[in-house]
Amino acid sequence: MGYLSVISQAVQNGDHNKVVQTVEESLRDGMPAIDVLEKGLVPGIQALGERFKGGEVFLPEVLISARAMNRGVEVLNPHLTGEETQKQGTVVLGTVEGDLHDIGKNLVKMMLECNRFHVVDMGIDVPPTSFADAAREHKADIVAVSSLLTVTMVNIPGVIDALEKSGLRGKVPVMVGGAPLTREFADSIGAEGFAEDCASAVDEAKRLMTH
Ligand code: B1M
Repeated sequence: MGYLSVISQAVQNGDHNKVVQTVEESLRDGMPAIDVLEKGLVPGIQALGERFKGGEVFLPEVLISARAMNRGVEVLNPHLTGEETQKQGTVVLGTVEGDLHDIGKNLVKMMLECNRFHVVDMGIDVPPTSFADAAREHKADIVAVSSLLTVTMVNIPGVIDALEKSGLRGKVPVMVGGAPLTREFADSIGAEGFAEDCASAVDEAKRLMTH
């Protein structure tokens, strides 16, 4: 088995030692970090998601795999980070209130950082006012909100309201993303930006910087 399938399988097995070891080996062998991410780690957690949907595995396994994935991402992180120091802009990023998913958000963070954005990571389950307070404190250029649940995506308009109340609406654009979200949803709540995955999140953030 090649490195990528070993990594994908190790993520599915929740074997964080194997994930870390194989990610390190693949990098030592000259495999591009972005390939390790997109062709090894991400397919691993996605395959597990399918098995979760099919009732083959349960939440504890998913949680263990998520941790293994995050350990792999930690190893990759320094290899993906660009060398240039001049920042494109500041992004306040977090997972919306009520939602505890952070793998996708962490990938968005990593990709933005690789592309010279300064990211203020607010973590998970972030209340609307915390987004607005952080945007003011850090002079954010973009507020970025992730949501993985249909029951929490409805909390995103609260973030837009909080920006309105703190006088930042119209000054700091809002970008949204996460599996259940669409460009139509983003438009319907008045969010200026939407991205389907972590690579297009970079393009979208760059686009928002020029507005
Ligand atoms: Co949960 N979960 N989960 N889960 N989980 C999903 C999302 C689900 C689709 C599984 C399913 O039923 N098929 C389902 C949601 C259904 C829905 O609402 N439509 C679900 C559910 C129901 C739940 C619970 C309610 C389960 C329960 O308790 N009964 C519960 C909710 C807890 C809560 O949040 N309050 C729950 C819990 C968990 C764990 C804690 C066990 C764990 C999260 C661990 C963690 O994140 N640290 C977990 C996981 C791992 C998943 C799955 C399996 C994988 C999610 C993931 O990390 N994907 C997921 C099933 C699936 O997606 N197939 C599932 C990989 C990641 C790289 O993709 O996050 O989509 P994603 O991010 C992408 C893009 O969406 C985009 O870029 C990323 C990279 O390309 N993106 C952005 C994301 N954020 C962005 C922001 C942007 C731009 C792009 O700009 C701001």
